[in-house]
Order: sequence, then C-alpha cells, then structure tokens
Amino acid sequence: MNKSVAIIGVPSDYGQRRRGVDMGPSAIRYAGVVERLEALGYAVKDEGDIRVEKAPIKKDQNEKLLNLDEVVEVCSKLAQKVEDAVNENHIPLVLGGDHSIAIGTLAGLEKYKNLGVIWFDAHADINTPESTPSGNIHGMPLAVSLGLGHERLTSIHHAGPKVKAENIIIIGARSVDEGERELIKEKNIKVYTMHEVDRLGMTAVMEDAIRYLQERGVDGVHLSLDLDGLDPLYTPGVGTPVAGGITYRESHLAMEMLQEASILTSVEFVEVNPILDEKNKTANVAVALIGSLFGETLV
Ligand code: 6HN
Ligand code: MN
Ligand code: MN
Ligand code: MN
Repeated sequence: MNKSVAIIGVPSDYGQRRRGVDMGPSAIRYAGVVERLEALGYAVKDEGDIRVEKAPIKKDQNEKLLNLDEVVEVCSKLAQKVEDAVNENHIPLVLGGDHSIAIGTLAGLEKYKNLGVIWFDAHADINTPESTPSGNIHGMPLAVSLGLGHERLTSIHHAGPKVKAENIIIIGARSVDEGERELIKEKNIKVYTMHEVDRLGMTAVMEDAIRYLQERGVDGVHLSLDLDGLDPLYTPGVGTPVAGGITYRESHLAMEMLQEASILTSVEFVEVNPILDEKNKTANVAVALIGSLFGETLV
C-alpha cells in the first residue's frame, strides 16, 4: 500500500432523514484516526471537511429523491477532492457522512478505468427513484454509479457509469429491497449475504472476493465500508441498524486480508452517527478497523 493518506471529511446527512451523521467525521477524528495511521508510518494529510451548507428543511421535496440539490452539490465537491488526492498520489480516506457521499467518491476515482469496488454493508444501496421505499439517496449510490437513476446524480463530475457491474462485490447484505434484488439478478452482481458469511466463513469469502477482483484485472480497488455492515452490538451508532450482522473479529479479519492482498487504492467509512451512538463506540470501531486495514498486527 502507498504510504501517503489524504483524509477527506464529508459532514453531510442529506442522503437520509436522521440528523447527526454529519458529525461522523468529527467523531472519527476524535477517536484518533490520524494518530493511528501516523503510528503505522503513514504520512497523513488531513484535508479537513468539505464545506456542506446547512440548508433549512424544504417543504417542496421530491419524495423519491430527498435533498437532491444538496446531495448533488456535496458529491460534486467531493469528487474533485478525491480526484486531486489521487493525482497527488495519496490514498484517499473519505469519512462520512451518510452513504450518499459514495456517489462523489466513485465519480472522483475516474483515473481507474477498471475499478473494483468492495461494498461492506447490511444493505445493497442499489435502489433507483423507481424502486426506493424511502426516497433516501443513501440507498442509491451503487445504482447511480452504474449509471442508473436521476441524471443529475449519474452525471456528477463526468457523464457515464463510474463502475462496471461485474467489478462490484457486496459483503454482509441482509436487508435488500425487492427492486434491488431484481437489479442484482439482472446485472449479475456478486453478493456475499450473511448467509454466505455464515456458511463459508469470512476467510473463504474474502479469499474468493480478492481472487475474483484480481481475475477481473482491476487497476484499483475501492472499499466502501458502511458501519451498519457490522452487527449493531458493535456499531450501534448508525441510522439504519439491522440485526444479524458481521462480528467484530470477522470484520477485522476482512480488513487484515485486504491489507495482506495489498489491492486497495481508496477507502471510505460511512454512516457513523454520534447522536445515536454509545460513548463514541462506533467511531472507535471505525478507527480500529482502519488500523487493521492499514497494517496493524496483533503482535
Ligand atoms: N445505507 N434500502 C433502504 C432504502 O431506504 O433504500 C435502506 C438504505 C440504507 C442505506 O445504509 O447506506
Ligand atoms: Mn447500510
Ligand atoms: Mn475530473
Ligand atoms: Mn450503505
């Protein structure tokens, strides 16, 4: 792994309806992310937070695309920041914010022409305005990145799809909506639900996932980690918790195996909501996972 990391905070909660996830970047910094990476020998450039305007709650909302203007603005700024970090040879480490910000992160990774994406999440985040049960854009980033959804979202930073369906791997899914199932089948997207995690074990899942991406000849791999992928026992500070998730050790094992494989070129951690949390537990888990991902070992 490249030894230079650029941290980009994205204090946005516009992709969903629960306030507080905009404080995620502060909570993760408070939990010591910079110190943790520096202790591992990384040069860390903390870019600070993207400026996110606090807009008043609007009444005339599109109920299928909540806060569309705000999400477009945040993601456009983020895409440029991510692209700049890549061009300066840093590993971008994006801290959310809700998961809608992944639209911007993926748009900024345009240097990678055959990007692999590992989506660690309880959800598939592949809804469209037609299939969404909530209107929340944090449930749509994978669809948008495939070029599906509102044109203002799919054209952020540059026109056209940002990732190929066959380069996406979802790990930890256990709450998938009907329209999402159809799209996953139609696009033949690789998903390791909790059933496969239980059945095969995390070791086999990660070996499989890494081999799959290597065989696809990817020129970069982005990890998008939603803290709700873990069981809410370990990460209670998330807006859409789902029981029956990945354990603390399984998630560390996954990070350690990604570090060993040395395939990651960008990373994002999202959905930490300090208001819903217990004593910054979720941000502390996020930082511990970042430690493993960047090379901490147990002895
Ligand atoms: N996340 N599938 C649900 C929806 O509203 O579309 C939940 C999405 C959750 C999104 O956790 O990033
Ligand atoms: Mn989720
Ligand atoms: Mn560009
Ligand atoms: Mn998500």
